[in-house]
Amino acid sequence: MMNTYLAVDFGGGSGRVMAGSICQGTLKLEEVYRFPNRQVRMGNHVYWDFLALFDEMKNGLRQAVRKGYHIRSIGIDTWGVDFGLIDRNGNLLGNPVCYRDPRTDGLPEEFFGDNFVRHYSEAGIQVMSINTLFQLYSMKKSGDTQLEVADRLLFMPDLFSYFLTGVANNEYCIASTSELLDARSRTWNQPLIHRLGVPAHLFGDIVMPGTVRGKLKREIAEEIGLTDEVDVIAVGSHDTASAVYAIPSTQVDKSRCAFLSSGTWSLLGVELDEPILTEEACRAGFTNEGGVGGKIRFLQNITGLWILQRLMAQWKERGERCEYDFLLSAAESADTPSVIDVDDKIFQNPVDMEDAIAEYCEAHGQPIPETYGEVVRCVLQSLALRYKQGIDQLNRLLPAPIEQLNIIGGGCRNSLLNRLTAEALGIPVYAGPVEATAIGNILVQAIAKGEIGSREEIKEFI
Ligand code: LFR
Repeated sequence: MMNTYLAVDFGGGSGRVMAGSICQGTLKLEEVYRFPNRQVRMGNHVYWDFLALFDEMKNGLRQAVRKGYHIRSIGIDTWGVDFGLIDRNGNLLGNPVCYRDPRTDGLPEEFFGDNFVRHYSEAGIQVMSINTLFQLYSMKKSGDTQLEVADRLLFMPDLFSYFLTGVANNEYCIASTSELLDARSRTWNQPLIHRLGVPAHLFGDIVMPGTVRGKLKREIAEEIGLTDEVDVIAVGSHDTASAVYAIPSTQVDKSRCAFLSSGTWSLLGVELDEPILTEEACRAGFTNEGGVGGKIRFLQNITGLWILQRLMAQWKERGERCEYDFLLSAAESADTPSVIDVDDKIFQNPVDMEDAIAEYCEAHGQPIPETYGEVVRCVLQSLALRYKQGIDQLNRLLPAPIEQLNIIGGGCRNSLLNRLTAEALGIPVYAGPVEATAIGNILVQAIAKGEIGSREEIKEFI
């Protein structure tokens, strides 16, 4: 049986366990197990159900063992910014709170006043209220007792890995989403942490992708029916970092190729060797997140297919039509002039997404989209125009203009959105791989295990 690497990929809407093996220059991928992930509103907050997610991850691992894979290692990636706190005995102190929880509304302005630009010149992160920095600030302000007893802060992939191995550390890519790193030195921004007033000991060793975090605990191995020793490897554990690592090489000079990692979020940018920390980059809303190999993902966080996902979920709940193909073909033939600002706060977590769109259009003097087709068309054309704006901004900041866009991730299956994007941008748009995140996750493991040499070698066969 071939060496197999397991990628556990947690997204905002679902998680899955993917098995990958490399055979004569080809990467074989199989989805072993998929499970839902949902936000749970309880008391004053919106949480992730960490216990259920951990259990589902084990179900997926068990399934992979049952299938007879020869498992060499496991790598975990998740969405960014969220975290759990553990105490000195390694107990989880509370369910991780979801970044869509309104507890951080208005906090960036309160914390920084007008002083964003100076902060950006160190952190290089797009100031967004969802970021870990502001989640911690809100805990501090509300006198959250967890902070008093916490020993370590673990981002979601760190937390899953911790409970698999017993080793607590922070992976670089995911840590970079916190807004608490210094973008140049790629280490914790101690003065900022001090100013925030949370204990410095919460922030642990930063490990780079490719580092072995630890061995799978014996009791978990037994639980899932595994007899061999298996490593848990730190991958580009922010999902977008893994996805960007899997972008195929192209004929066009790399510095002129932009990527769009398309899913719940749309992450639009380029990969750089060093961060861009200028005022212009700050004002244009760019972020310098950590990438695999110490690279920088210079990108904008754009509200992506979230709006459409919410609409579909709502229509489903109401027993209305919600099949993807039906909606896309309705949107294909629909015509509406209305355009929304997808990043407007109103779309962050409204109780009813259709109402939010109507409210936005009304407030901006635009016709309210009525039919399914018009609503979906409005969302997709708004996204395409937003991408155009992002590429224009990139062109102003980079030495040479972008000549090509590569859309990766599940969203690149949306052919109407791909077409609208190509039309808006006027440059070639390539779609794929759909499974970029799992591929990037597995490639880092295969390199760490010495099965392949480098990404360049790998990109030949993606
Ligand atoms: C995408 C993603 C984005 C991040 C958002 C929230 O899944 O990781 O990169 O901005 O989720 O963490």
